[in-house]
Amino acid sequence: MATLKIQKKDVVAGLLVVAGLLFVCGQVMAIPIDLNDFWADPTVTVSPDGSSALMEEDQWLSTVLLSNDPFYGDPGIFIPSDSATLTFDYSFSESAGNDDYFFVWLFDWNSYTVLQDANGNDLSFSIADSGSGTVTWDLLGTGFLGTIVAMEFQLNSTPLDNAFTSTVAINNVQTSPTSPSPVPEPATLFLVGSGLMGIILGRKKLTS
Ligand SMILES: [Ca+2]
Ligand SMILES: [Ca+2]
Repeated sequence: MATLKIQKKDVVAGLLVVAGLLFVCGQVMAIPIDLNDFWADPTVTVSPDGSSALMEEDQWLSTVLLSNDPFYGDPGIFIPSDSATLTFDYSFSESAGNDDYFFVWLFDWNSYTVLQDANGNDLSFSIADSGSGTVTWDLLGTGFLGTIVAMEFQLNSTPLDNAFTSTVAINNVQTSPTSPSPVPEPATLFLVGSGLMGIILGRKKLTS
């Protein structure tokens, strides 16, 4: 009678597979917001994959827009019901002679009013001088989860500012869901377990 001997290397290989699967299961997958869905004024350049944009001042427009507002026929931004945050990276550059500011807001496109987090804070951001960073808006417990909202980036010029060289770079606009449970569901464990057995038995067959 043949004895099924599980070799050490089989176990190590199996454990690596399990570790890899658990790692993948534990990741919080961010959902990118496609900047190609936004209306872009002539001096705004959106990357072909929609992941970033460069807004440059336009001497003919006091406000340069990158705007996703269903009121004007844009698709809007769907906020998944399990969203925890909306984040984006920005870099505002205001060179000498400029008097401008960068403003972003999330708003209700029917009422054209700013949306708020569960604590009543406006989901808007403004910076008056050069700077860069990541903006994180808390979406937990808000009333607009599972709905379509509007979002707008504005590069605003102050009247009589005679320099037109301010820019804003925008990257990684995304929503992220709440963290998954650290304990995998029984169904997941069963699948991982059967996969591990299959790998071990498969290897036994090949090596015998
Ligand atoms: Ca300016
Ligand atoms: Ca300024």
